[in-house]
Amino acid sequence: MTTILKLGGSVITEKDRPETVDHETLEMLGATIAEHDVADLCIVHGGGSFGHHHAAAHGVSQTAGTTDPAAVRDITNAMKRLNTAVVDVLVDHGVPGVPIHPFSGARRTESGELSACTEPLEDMLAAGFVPVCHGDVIAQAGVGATILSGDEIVCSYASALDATRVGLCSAVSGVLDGSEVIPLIESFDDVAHVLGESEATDVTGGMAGKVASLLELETDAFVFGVDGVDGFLSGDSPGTKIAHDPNR
Ligand code: IP8
Repeated sequence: MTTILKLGGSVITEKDRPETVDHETLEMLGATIAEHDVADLCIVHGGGSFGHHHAAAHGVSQTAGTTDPAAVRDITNAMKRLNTAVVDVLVDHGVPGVPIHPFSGARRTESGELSACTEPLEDMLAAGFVPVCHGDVIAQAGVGATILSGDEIVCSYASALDATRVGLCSAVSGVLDGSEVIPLIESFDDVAHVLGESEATDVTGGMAGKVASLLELETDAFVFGVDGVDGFLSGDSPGTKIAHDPNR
């Protein structure tokens, strides 16, 4: 009964101010997560103004790799700082959060697939911890280090752990058509025309990439805003439901 909750980088940071945590929102999320005390909860967070600014400065993306160790250190160390801020808030609220840093425990295969070592994660969950992982850089033979998005981690963990609940807390209340939340998405083609680019510096593709990867999951996923976290952790269906297609 694993639940995966992703906290979007633009939710927990001020995305246009480099390395700035949105403390108020993070505190509020920490309190909500603590209140629900969900068993087998795994948290993933995005890069926000920590990862994306360094990635853009070094010209690194999900496909453009770097072999410059300084670029790798800049990006991964910034993400570790954000991860520490997230874990600290969770722990302050009594949630047994522990960090996971993907650069040292995941790789991209030559065909570009993410291969993450999930045994430690399973042991952390079995021991009662709440693992907190994050978007990062990741090494790929022949390419160097590319960006690994939190969404890719969510999808990889969801399959590896057979997750029963997958939720992405984003800066908006769901996948939007204009100002309206789309309640249900069953295919990418149905919504391709409304999926725009994200506004601030974001090297991993915004909402379109999110929807495309969530449609591949073996379970339904939900995209919602900060006010949807409470409902998601209670077992409700806030925001947009990205439906699993049993015929896929
Ligand atoms: O914000 C990106 O993760 P995302 C992580 O989930 C970095 O796309 C390092 C830019």
